Formats: sequence, C-alpha cells, structure tokens
Amino acid sequence: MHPNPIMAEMMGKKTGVSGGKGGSMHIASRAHNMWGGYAIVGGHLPLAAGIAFASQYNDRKEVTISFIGDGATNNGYFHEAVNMSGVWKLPVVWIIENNFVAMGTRIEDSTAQTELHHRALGYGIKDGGRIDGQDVFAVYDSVSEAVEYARAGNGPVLIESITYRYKGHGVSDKSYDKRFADELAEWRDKKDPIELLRRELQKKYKGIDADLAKIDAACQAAVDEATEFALKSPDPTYEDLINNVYVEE
Ligand SMILES: Cc1ncc(C[n+]2csc(CCOP(=O)(O)OP(=O)(O)O)c2C)c(N)n1
Ligand SMILES: [Mg+2]
Repeated sequence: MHPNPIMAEMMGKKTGVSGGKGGSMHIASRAHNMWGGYAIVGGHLPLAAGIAFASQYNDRKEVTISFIGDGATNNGYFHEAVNMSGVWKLPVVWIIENNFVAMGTRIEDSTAQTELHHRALGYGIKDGGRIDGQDVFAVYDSVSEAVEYARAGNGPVLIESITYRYKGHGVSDKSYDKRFADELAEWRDKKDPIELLRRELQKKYKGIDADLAKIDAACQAAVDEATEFALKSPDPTYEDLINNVYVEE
C-alpha cells in the first residue's frame, strides 16, 4: 500500500484507505489482499481462518498470514480459530509477535506457558518455533518455509517471533519507559532490527553506506510526502459518514 492513504487514514481524512472512518485500527486494502487490523484484540483470527478456508474451498493456492500479539493468544478467538485451522488443515501461518507485554501487562502475569509456540502442540498443528523477530533474515527464512508448508496442503504453522516495544501502548501509559528502562535500552540500543540489518549489510558489502543513506533519505521523503498529502486532504462529508454503514437492497 502507498503510504499516502495510510497516513490520511490515521488523520481521519476522506482520502484514507478506509475513507477516514477507520483510523489507525482499520488500515485495510482489498486490492492488496491486506484485510486489515482490528480494534477488538484477537477478533481477526476467525476472519483469517475464514479467508484461508475460502482459498482452500476454491482451490486457490493462496496462504493467509495472520499476526497476533502475545496478549491476544489468551482470548477465546485464538483458541477457536487456531483449533479449527488444525481440524480443517487450513493454509494459514499464525505469527505471534511476542513483545512480552499486552498494554501494560507482562506475559508472566497473563499466562503460565510463556513460550507461546508450544501452543501449536495443543492444536495438533506444526510448531514453527521461537524465532528472533529482530533478525530480518531469520524471519524471512522461517516464514518462507512455513508458507511453503501451508501452500503444499499440510495445514497451518504457528510461529512465535520475539520482538520489543519502545514506548507505552498509548499516550496515557506514561510510566512504561520508566518501568522497563534497563530492558528497553538494551533492546533499542543493541537489538533494533533496522540497525542489525544495517550492520549485517555493511559487513557483507563494502561501500554500501552511500546507498543506505539514499534509502534513509527516500524513506524520510516518503513520510514527509504522506504527511503533507494527509494534511491537505479534505475531511469526510456527512454523506461519507453515513455511507457503507448499512447494506442497501
Ligand atoms: C477484546 C479486547 N479486549 C481488550 C482490548 C484493549 N486492548 C487493546 S490492545 C490490548 C493489548 C494487546 O496486547 P498484545 O496482543 O500483546 O498486542 P501488542 O499491542 O503488544 O502487539 C488490549 C488489552 C481490546 N482492544 N479488545
Ligand atoms: Mg504484546
């Protein structure tokens, strides 16, 4: 997806991917088979199972990838969707992004099994293991393997990807940075995925710095352009507001 309509959606503008009515919780694009994020934690898992079922039912060689927070693995949607995906051998890759925290609740306070990939065993599906989510190459390799497995009709794979969050869940969580100060500094300064990738590339390719600087500048320019686009875009009108709310027959 192009960054412009994403930024516009974040600002509630008419040109946003969801017409400015979804906000940050509902960034979706059917044109890209990107089915969106959902405000209800875990609410997207049954949808992912359904989308994967449609692919299987219609004999399309598609694979659905569904991203789940560690906190989301403790609600009923997770159990119901992952269970059915195992029963029907659906072509879906479940990726748990374990950042050890759900809003402000530490994983140890919400589950006794903190190695979340072990949950695959309970549903009879393939355990894709616990991977280093900060390592781009590790993620690429594991997910590629899982996608091939699911595409070949073997059923779902569950991967646990370890990562970290640098800030509180929202602006109201002001104490997060202080509560986890030491740990946070360790992750941000030593394990940041973009920095790790940069160092890996610098080791592999001498003289890549000029190209990396170009990429940095291009990223910054894309964000600036998206911000300008969104700020200049019109707000939704009253007609937009009541449009797509009810089905018209
Ligand atoms: C069903 C439901 N319960 C509670 C909330 C409030 N809430 C929003 S995000 C969140 C924590 C999610 O944690 P996790 O799944 O670990 O995702 P993370 O933000 O860490 O990636 C909660 C409890 C919600 N949106 N939906
Ligand atoms: Mg989390």
